[in-house]
Amino acid sequence: MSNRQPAVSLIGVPTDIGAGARGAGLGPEALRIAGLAEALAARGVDVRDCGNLDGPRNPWTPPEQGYRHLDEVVEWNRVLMDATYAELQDGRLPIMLGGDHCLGIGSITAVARWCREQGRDLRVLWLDAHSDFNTSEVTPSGNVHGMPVACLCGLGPDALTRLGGDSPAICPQQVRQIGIRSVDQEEKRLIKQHKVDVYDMRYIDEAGMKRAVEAALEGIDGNTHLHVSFDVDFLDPSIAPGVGTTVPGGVNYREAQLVMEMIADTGRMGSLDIVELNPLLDNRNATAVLAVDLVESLFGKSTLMRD
Ligand code: 4U7
Ligand code: MN
Ligand code: MN
Ligand code: MN
Repeated sequence: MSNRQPAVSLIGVPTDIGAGARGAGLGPEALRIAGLAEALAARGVDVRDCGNLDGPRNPWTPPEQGYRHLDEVVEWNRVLMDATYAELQDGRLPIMLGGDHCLGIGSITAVARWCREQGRDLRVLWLDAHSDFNTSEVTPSGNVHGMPVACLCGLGPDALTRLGGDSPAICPQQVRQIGIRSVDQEEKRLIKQHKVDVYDMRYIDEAGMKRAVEAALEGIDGNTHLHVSFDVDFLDPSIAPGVGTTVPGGVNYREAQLVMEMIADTGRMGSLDIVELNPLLDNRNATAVLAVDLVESLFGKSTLMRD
């Protein structure tokens, strides 16, 4: 265990504004109750809990022009972008406690701006069952939590693609996706067109998780800022039932630990989203407890003999 741990800031983002099921807004509290701050502190991490951000309530209305709750999604992401940027400026590693995955737009837009200013290279690791690359033209649901990667790459409404300025926050070549097993038909076309690097479950079955993570981390160096966007539905529903959009055939416990340990070994993680945890669908907070366990591994805890 390296004793030089970055200082961490927990930012609660209690919203389900971009989701298709209610309840992800309770995620931040479930993660706190599962002992996230205490687990990090026990590893020698300096933890600041910034509390929860505030944003518009969920009006729970149907999609309009391909987006559900677009104005509210924009407002939440503006607030989060500012909070994330402030913690980065303060030299801290922000951990976003979601909240649904639309919040990746605000967090990563802030991270991208900060990296630009610091001359750092940004790599985004997207751990998810879904590619989250839909647009208003092709989305089957209108839910913006299925669109954040596309928005960050410049495909989407101006209000989201220009959150951080005139050019898109990132380009598709900065993204690596792992655990993917549910991509909508037109979304798949977009993923291919924009050449997003996807390590799907078939790849993991055939080559193994170790190879997938090695490939996803290839090319990073001492100047890389690694942003990890951890959608809890990345995990198999048998171990992580507390999510709104379960997809069978997901990542198992050992594979998940390995991903987190290999990320920790790089020493390059500079920011983290934990999203889509829905305590209303969980089994006595077991999914939150598992998420905390995996975050400990991201901060260097090994289940094997290396501790
Ligand atoms: B999550 C979906 F149609 N693709 O767009 C959509 F299957 O952040 C699901 O990864 C999106 O949990 C899931 O609504 C978004 C659907
Ligand atoms: Mn997902
Ligand atoms: Mn997602
Ligand atoms: Mn989901």
